[in-house]
Amino acid sequence: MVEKLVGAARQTALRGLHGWAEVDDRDAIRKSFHFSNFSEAWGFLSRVALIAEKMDHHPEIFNVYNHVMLILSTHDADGLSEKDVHLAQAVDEVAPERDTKPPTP
Ligand code: H2B
Repeated sequence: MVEKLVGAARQTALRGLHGWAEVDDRDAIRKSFHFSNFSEAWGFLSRVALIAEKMDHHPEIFNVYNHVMLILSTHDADGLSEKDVHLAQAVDEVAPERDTKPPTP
């Protein structure tokens, strides 16, 4: 059984992620990714799918043309777990640089 992420461990884990925000009405995180066109968006999703299968942990995927939104939550924990944090980190490694780095001041 996977444990929900709570307390200080949760705060630390979330602070380590860039661009992932807590979802308002459920225990999950989400992030939007932007691409030049549909082909690039789908290429990204293909990489995400391979990562998800390897990790046996799967995002909720929403796509409209060049925009992708992923929502991460752990069904087995009924909320956010370390598995979501690990998947978020792995996704960011294959995401466009503009979506993975904080804007430079
Ligand atoms: N993905 C997510 N997001 N949460 C889960 O609890 C989960 C999953 N469980 N992918 C996995 C698959 C489980 O159902 C299989 C049987 O390992």
